[in-house]
Amino acid sequence: MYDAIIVGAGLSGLYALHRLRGLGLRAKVFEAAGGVGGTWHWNRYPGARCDVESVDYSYSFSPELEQEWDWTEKFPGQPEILAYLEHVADRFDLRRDILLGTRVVAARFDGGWHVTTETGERVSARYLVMATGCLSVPKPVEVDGLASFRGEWHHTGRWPHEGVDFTGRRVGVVGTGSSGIQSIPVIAEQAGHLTVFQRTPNFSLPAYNGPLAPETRRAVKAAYGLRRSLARQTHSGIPAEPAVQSALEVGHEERLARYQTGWERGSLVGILGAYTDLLIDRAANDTAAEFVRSKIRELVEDPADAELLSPRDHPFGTKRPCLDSGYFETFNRDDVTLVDVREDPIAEITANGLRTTGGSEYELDTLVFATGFDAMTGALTAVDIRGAHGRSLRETWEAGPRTYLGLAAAGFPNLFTVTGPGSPSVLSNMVVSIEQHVDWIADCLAFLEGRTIEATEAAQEAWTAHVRDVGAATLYPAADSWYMGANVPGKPRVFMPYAGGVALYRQLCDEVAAKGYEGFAIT
Ligand code: FAD
Ligand code: N01
Repeated sequence: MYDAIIVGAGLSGLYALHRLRGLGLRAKVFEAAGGVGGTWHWNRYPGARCDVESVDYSYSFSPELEQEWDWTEKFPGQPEILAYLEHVADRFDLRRDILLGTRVVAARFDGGWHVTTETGERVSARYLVMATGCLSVPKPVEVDGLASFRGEWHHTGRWPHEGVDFTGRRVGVVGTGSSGIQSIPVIAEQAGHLTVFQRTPNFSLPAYNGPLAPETRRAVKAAYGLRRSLARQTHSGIPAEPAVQSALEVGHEERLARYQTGWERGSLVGILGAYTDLLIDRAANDTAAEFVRSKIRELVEDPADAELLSPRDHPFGTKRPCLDSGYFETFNRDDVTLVDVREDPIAEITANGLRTTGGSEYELDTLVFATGFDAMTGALTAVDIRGAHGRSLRETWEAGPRTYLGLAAAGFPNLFTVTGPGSPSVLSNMVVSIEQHVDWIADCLAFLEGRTIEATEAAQEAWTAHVRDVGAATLYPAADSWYMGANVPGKPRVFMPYAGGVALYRQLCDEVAAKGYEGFAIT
């Protein structure tokens, strides 16, 4: 019997193991993949890299680690982020308590948690920490006929370790979210011809990626503590000065100049963080959205393509914006074709490629599905988690997830979710959120000393209503996004993350703890 079982060995699971060990607890990690790293193990598609600067998209818990590790780029690629997480696993001697290649399929509470793995192994623990990731379950391909396809196909979220050779191939990419936007320019460079099948265009800003100069690294390291604490005090977990003005308070020219500065910053918050009301006021948002659309028109030579690539269906920032390296410019290439599958939807995959309902046929050797994930709830409901009364989490969340603080659920004692629905995780620099969630859980376990904890129904209802109300006061629900569950057919349409920001969320979590874990029953 372990003190705790942790499911997942990504950023969350690795840190959870380190913290729980530090408390003297016996903890075991189960990880379905053949290696550690989570997102950065699975997403090896060409061009995969982070959208938060490396010096901020990294753990803060160890000043020694911060000083030792040298990031080579502002936004490093997947291999470097994976190498960092592998280094963390080695440096903190985590591997000896991680069982790789082991998927957890069921967990049942009966005084403690009894966990079953895919191979039928049963293991028990007092506490269960689900560090299973928000974006770890790729959506199955929703198009008919894939089995008949004679070419090669891959989902970006399950990319083969040996890589994919696109040389001279006729390649089709379905999907233009962050994964599509990152991979399309790189695939275009190699492919014989690339066809991009776009249903909905996305806002994307240039990353202005590049090597990190040694003096920049030195400056960051010299003041790392301050940088981290600034990040924790922001809304997004990305260190930046907070906006102080409404976008509608300033004149057109001043606003354009401010957006231009933001554009050149190469940051998720360069434009979004410019004014206080971009995510709450449609008129304010329109000014930023139109600025980005004007940039797309400058970058894309063909006016029809430029219009097709210009998002008009959702306010800027209500889907996670992308940071790209030459995305829009890729459509100026002669060997790249943009196809609007909103206008003429994909009918089926055929033996030789893809056919649309309008009857257009595209002959393809390789298909890439950058079609996203069953986000936030997918990895949790994939496990048959049954609580104190035998009811499953899947059934309990049928009409949408309900949690207390995104960290716990009523009816599921001693269960903790890292970056669960109802937390600000996916709206933030996720490392900042992950460290805060794990620290809160670890402090809670230290407080419990083996006792049982369960969120009360009342606290859960109040928190779920708060998450909904805060979300409803923003523009987020106006988008058909994965934040809303809108990308998965049949998934309830509920705004899942907490939009109150990481600083406020931390304060609320700390207050709950300071009041002896208010809203929880402890026995
Ligand atoms: P994950 O990294 O998803 O790890 C969860 C692990 O749990 C996985 O390894 C999975 O195999 C395992 N698992 C799940 N279910 C089971 C089970 N039943 N049994 C056993 N194991 C299981 N966020 C940012 O803030 N900035 C970024 O720049 C950024 N870039 C991203 C790029 C991509 C391509 C993607 C997909 C996401 C990105 N994210 C980014 C979000 C990213 O998911 C988080 O930043 C972070 O890596 C999540 O860590 P995690 O440990 O919580 O989850
Ligand atoms: O997935 P997505 P993603 N037919 O869901 C299209 C993080 N991330 O993997 O919008 C045709 O955003 C779908 O079209 P539509 C980041 O948080 C970060 O790209 O549903 N098209 C959309 O265009 C991100 O938000 C980075 O109309 C179909 C695309 O596929 C999250 O992960 C990199 C379709 C899916 O976009 C998810 O990003 C990668 C169908 N049947 C990921 N089904 C960084 O940059 C779906 N689509 C750090």
